[in-house]
Amino acid sequence: MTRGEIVAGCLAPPPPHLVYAENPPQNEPTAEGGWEQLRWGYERLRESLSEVDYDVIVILSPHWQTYVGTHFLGLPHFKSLSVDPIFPNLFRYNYDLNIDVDLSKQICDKAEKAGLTVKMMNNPDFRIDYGTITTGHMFNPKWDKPMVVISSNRSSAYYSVDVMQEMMMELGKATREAILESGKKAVVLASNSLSHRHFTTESDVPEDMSKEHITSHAMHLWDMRIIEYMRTGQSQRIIDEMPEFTEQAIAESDGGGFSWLLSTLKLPTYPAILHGYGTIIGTGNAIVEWPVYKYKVGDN
Ligand code: 2X7
Repeated sequence: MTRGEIVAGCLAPPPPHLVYAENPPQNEPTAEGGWEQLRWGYERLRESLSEVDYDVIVILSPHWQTYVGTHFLGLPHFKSLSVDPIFPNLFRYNYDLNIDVDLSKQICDKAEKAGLTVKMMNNPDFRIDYGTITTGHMFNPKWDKPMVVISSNRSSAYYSVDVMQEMMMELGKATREAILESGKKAVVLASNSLSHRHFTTESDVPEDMSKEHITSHAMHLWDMRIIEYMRTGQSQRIIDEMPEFTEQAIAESDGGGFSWLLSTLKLPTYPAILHGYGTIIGTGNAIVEWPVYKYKVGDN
């Protein structure tokens, strides 16, 4: 069998505001637009990958929180309504998605062999979290590729960011090995914002862009620092500074997706492409692509 490969990795932020502002038929609320910088960023990401061939999308979602171990969606098909618990006014989305159960199981088994606590999620009535849906929709609005969806075990909350990072680096390696052995071509997505300090109130018109800005200068500085590292191929520095970044910027890297992503890509030293940056209710969001397909190095 030919070896599989990871063709690209992306930071693909999940704020439901992006889906709300797009007005797709699946979402019940309607908007007058908003957050265009980021929505154009997602457009550029889709365009950038439009000629790249791949079989499956693998997402780690901080919004699917499983406090005992890492879980994997384990049935071929999920269809229902996903409602954001914080922003039900923006996100009530009728989803219909397909899972690559074979690859999910292969990653789950590899992770178990590496000593991680894992579980296949086989409840047919399970509601998919809004983070998976938002990243899934913004990355591939046609929903025409099967997915692997991985939960966040929140180990940063009950241990520390260092413990979380160690576990997520292992999970990243297991994910990578399973993809290579599967013979499939995959895109890997970390569904997270950067700095993650929300405003405590929402404006009357959520899409009123005159009210949108970063929560604080400190958050801006952290976001720019991490973006600079991504654009200059300094993944190891991101990993080294992850504990400070996560704690001081209250970053959504606490869910493990960012560390996992860099590990699946073997800590890239080539430059990532920044497709867009913008704030959403005060949080910092970057849409970033590591174009592995351009830098065929070793066992991609
Ligand atoms: O999931 C999110 C997020 N990351 C940032 C802002 C607002 C809502 O949800």
